[in-house]
Amino acid sequence: MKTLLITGLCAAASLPLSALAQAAPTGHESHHAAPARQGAEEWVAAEIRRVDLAGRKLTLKHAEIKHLDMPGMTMVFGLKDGAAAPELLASLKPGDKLQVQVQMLDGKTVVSALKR
Ligand SMILES: [Cu+2]
Repeated sequence: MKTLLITGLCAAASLPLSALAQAAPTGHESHHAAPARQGAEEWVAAEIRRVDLAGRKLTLKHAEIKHLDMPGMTMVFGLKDGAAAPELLASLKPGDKLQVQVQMLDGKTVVSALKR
């Protein structure tokens, strides 16, 4: 008795790639183990303690960062390229209140976007 299964070979030909490309413009999240979590989109309240633009670092007192399981604290963040417009970055000073998006990037905690 023979059964021939020749149908259905072209069903998986089209994958929706546009949505993925939009979510990760720089493609840096490939090392992340939890692709289902969209934590990088979370805006977190933060207050500037120290600005080091030459060193691409910000010291922030931040609220809880849920997607990193991190309680509120004061700590140093790397500053990712393109996190904000140069004019905005140049205007930052201690005491400013911000909203930031935070990511783990190559083992470091970086601010990937910020706004007032
Ligand atoms: Cu922290």
